[in-house]
Amino acid sequence: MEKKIYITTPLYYINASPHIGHAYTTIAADVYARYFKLRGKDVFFLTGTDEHGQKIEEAAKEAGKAPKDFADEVVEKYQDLWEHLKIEYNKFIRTTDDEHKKTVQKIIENMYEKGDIYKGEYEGLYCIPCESFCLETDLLDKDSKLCPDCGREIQVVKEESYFFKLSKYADKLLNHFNQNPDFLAPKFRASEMINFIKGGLKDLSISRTAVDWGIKFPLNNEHSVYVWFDALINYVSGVGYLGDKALFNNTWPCDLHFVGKEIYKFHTIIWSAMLLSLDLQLPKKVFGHGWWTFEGEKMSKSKGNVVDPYKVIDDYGADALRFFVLREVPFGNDGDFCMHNFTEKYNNELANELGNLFSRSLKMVSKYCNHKVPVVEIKENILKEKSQEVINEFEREIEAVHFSKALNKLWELVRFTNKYIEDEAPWKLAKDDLNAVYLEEVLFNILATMRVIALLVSPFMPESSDRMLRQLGITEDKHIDILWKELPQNISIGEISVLFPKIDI
Ligand code: ME8
Repeated sequence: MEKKIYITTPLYYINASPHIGHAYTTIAADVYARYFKLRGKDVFFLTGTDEHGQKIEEAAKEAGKAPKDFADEVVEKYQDLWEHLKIEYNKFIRTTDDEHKKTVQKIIENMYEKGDIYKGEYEGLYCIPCESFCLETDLLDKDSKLCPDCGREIQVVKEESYFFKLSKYADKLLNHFNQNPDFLAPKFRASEMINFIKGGLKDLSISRTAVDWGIKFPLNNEHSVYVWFDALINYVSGVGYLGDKALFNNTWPCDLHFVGKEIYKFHTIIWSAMLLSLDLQLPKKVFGHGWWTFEGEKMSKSKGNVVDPYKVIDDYGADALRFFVLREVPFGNDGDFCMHNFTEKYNNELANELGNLFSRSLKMVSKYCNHKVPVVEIKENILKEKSQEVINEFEREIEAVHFSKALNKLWELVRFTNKYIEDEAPWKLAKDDLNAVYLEEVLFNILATMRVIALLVSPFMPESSDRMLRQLGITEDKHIDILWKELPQNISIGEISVLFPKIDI
């Protein structure tokens, strides 16, 4: 059986409701997953929530709830948002799931038997918002004791702890990075990881005695598992590492872990070392994307400037949001979510270029061809040639996780088709009966290209793509491999309606 394409998002903390940042990673993973499905591949897409640890314990306490009850409420918000954003995941994992908890405990036992876990004492600094240990030497400001990653205050911790022998894997990790140049993506993130390892890896404290809300540490009931060690294991527990060997063998190694840049180290160094300890293959790629700010400022709950995805969905639709976040910024770079840019992109590229292409072409088919896809003899033509070129380049870009470049290519085809319409001017051809056959050929070429566009856009904008295909009279076409002759002839086109109503500025 052909291995499934296995794609993941981070497991999001449930201390607060999801915002545009969480939506971003999940949209990206969904687009990637839908693209492979369009190519006829079998995909497994895993997402979920990270529910243990001190941060959640404190947030639940503040809300006056037991941590699990608190988690149950916030999880619904995530699932509801994914539904609104048309995220087609295969499994939603929660770190409080029994199967996951058992897997974590089993894995720790195995690592202990292998000699990769030992008991010691952790004395040092801990950042609760990041749930991470940090070194005195990394501090931005030694007196105020602020976390080097998030800038918030850190705690001094001294407790008995079990340690994972992270240091043992330093050379193997460097070797792996060296021999697998596609593993660290985008490429500009590689040197920071390599330098971090070369700077000397310390063994990792993986249990806490001060934290109650966590998976019980299997070797000692007084300890709970460190929340990151717990959460990372989801990537194998979620695909049957313990209970469903067939699924596991058919998915692992993961093809792509999508993560934000701030948790890149956890995924490329700690998670990789854990996999080496378990004698499992490493994922094929870990992609660390950039961060969104809002109107120039870091999004923060206390400032009240987090972009509410529901507001954007209600006002402009899920597709417009999905499109904008991947179109606006090259995936990997940081970006600023600015409503002015959103409106401009929407009006120019969706309403004017793509929307107009559909409405003007379909109106001509309605008028000149009696609302039917004309019956023509298919000939070579420049639209067919351009479509094939764009399909090939689109595929290359999207497989390289270059979402905005893939969309650039696709818009090249949209603009090329609009130009073809201007050049061929069907409204002029229609004035002379001698041109009747040629007019139908031209309109067929346009419709066939519109089918290609509707299919290529479908990973990004699944609802709009369905509407486009319905307007073309196509009901059952979700496969891009066959090009021109797949547009059925002599079928009635669907009802013509505005795909992207223009936003008044
Ligand atoms: O870190 N811009 O969970 P988390 C872009 N539980 N992406 C953003 C973003 C922003 N402003 N804000 C959040 C955790 N994200 C751990 C992960 S994985 C085993 C455990 C996205 O709720 C981005 O993907 O803090 C980032 O890495 C993730 O949300 C952090 O989510």
